Amino acid sequence: MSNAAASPQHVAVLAFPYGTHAAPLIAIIRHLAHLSPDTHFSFLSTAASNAALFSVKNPANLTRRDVPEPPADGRHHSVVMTAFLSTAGEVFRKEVAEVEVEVGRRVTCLVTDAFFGFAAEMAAEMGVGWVAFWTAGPASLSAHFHTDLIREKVGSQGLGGLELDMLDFIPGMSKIRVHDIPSEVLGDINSGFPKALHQMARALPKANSVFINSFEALDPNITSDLNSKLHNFLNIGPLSLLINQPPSLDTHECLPWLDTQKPNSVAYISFGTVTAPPPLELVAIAEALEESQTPFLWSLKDHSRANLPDGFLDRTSELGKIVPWAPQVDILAHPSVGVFITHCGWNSVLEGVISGVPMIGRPFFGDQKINARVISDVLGIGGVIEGGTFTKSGLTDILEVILMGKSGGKMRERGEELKKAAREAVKEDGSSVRDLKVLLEQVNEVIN
Ligand code: U2F
Repeated sequence: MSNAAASPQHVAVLAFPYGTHAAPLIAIIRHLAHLSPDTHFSFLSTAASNAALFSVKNPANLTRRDVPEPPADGRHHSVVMTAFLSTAGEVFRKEVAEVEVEVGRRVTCLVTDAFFGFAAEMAAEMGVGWVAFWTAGPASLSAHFHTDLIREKVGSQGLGGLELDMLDFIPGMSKIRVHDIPSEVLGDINSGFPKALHQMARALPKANSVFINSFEALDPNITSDLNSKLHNFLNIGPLSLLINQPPSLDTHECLPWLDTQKPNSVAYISFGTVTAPPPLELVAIAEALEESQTPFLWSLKDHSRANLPDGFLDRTSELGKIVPWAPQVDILAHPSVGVFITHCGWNSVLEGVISGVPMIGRPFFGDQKINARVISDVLGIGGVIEGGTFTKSGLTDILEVILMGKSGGKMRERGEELKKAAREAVKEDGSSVRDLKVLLEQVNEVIN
């Protein structure tokens, strides 16, 4: 293979194929591919993940390569994800070598999901740059990045009564509590997912850039802290405002239904792509909606419908609508939506932010608790479900506060400010456009 400096650029993109990780990554890569027509981008993910991502038209200089995935064998998705991560270093090294031959160009840069801490070594072996994408928010990145410091201050043997202590020893994290930290940061970090995330935390300072789907004004203190500790920390979001994305289909006619509802009246409910609340909580949500007569639009997988209370669907056919998948970004932007009930996955949180819609968080795992705290205590645009799980009375109360009460009004005002700030960031002279230019330079840079 010829010398990298003499050959045209070839960027190998290594995706984490689970949850909503690969979708925002390909959105940004597609955009970079349009902006750099002479650079080839090879997108490496599993066949199932690539099938979805390549179902839309992609530029000719962006091609897919399917990598093997561990068999599901009926195992829980978290077990399959861990199995994928544990062999990813070996698998991707082999696949990247093969894709170089297939494309006929040496790889000149690795862009990877930040989960792949092994990429620091891999890039060094190949003599190329490493650019990492953290697919969640700035606060969870900061928590992982500071794993060693947090363990030193808080200890690693359980929370020991420190649950409510604040992380005020980390810039920008003074309102985050020990209890909100992703479980992988504390406890045993010697195996599985926690080990991979710890490896990532130690590797990130070696990355040429770490980029994130967020905007600087959302969390300026965390941005400046991470900027001082990483080579380049780039906020290139909100992606759904910054770059053109393929339009989402409204197969179940959610938007015409929303047109028939009053402004700020509807509760939109979705728990993302991985999580489903347990049956008892689904019942509590249904009962709260029915009792409070809150109009609702609920993205709920078909198999979960069986867990709704008897007769609920018939009794609420005029009040609400349940669909297996909804065009979420367009829904949140609709004036009828008054509140977003969410698991606090990062993409959902950011989509809520750019729409200015108050949120009710019911976090489940990973970064979600921290995101919920950011929504309620840092940004002031929502609340967290009391006691951590849905109850009929807990949800009824918070729905009333947000849809009818004064604090709901304040959340909407604050939401409007953030909505504006997000749009400032993606203007020609905005901070995300500036950071995107740096990202473009970085992926096209030839190190050796
Ligand atoms: C994992 O997140 P999830 O995939 O569970 O959730 P989100 O990050 O919120 O992303 C869900 C996306 O799916 C879209 C929605 C979001 O872009 O607009 N969607 C939709 O369009 N229609 C629907 O009916 C339902 C969803 C993980 F679980 C989280 O903790 C992480 O924060 C996240 C990112 O790393 O990945």
